[in-house]
Amino acid sequence: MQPLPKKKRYPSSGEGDSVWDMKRILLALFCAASFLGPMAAAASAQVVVPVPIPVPMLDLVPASPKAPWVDLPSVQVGNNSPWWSQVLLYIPNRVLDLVDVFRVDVGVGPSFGAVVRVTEYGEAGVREMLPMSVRVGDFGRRAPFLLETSNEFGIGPLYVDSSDRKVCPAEVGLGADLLVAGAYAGICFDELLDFAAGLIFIDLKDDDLS
Ligand SMILES: [Ca+2]
Repeated sequence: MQPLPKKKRYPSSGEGDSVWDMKRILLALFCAASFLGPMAAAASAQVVVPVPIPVPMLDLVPASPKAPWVDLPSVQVGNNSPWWSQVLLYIPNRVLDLVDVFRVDVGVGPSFGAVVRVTEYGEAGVREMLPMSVRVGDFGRRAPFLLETSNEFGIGPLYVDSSDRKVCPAEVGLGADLLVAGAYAGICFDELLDFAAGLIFIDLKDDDLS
């Protein structure tokens, strides 16, 4: 009896394994290419799809039809105001003019020195804040108090005024600070003249309300 032929088998080693492995690799590459190819194409297709760019928010807000802000005109229009306005504000303006005449204040706080004023060009003295003095009083038509921290010193036209105070052109006054407290008293003669003229409706300083 003839023996049955042996079933053909791939060799278990040698060149046959390399061929089998190569076929499996090629099959895997084919499958991968078949699967990833369409995905890559879809991805590339998404890249070329134009994405709308958001318009800046400012461009979405319509511009106001109103004119931009500008400096408001002063309410002190002086002689251009109507007569009835001057009559209605006569008393308040005279009070303000009178308040402008005096420069009187007292203060507490470490400060030292003294000053004499005979107009804004005739000042002399030294006042030093160490470092400040709390003052209350009449500073003209300004707040009736201030925290004085600025020094003043010198003589004549070279006198350096305190930046916290407003000295009148024709102010005459005298002040002193003695370490723990101080005081100042003065009269603005230019404001006194304005007050007197205001009694007959003449506003020399052009500072009346209207
Ligand atoms: Ca006035």
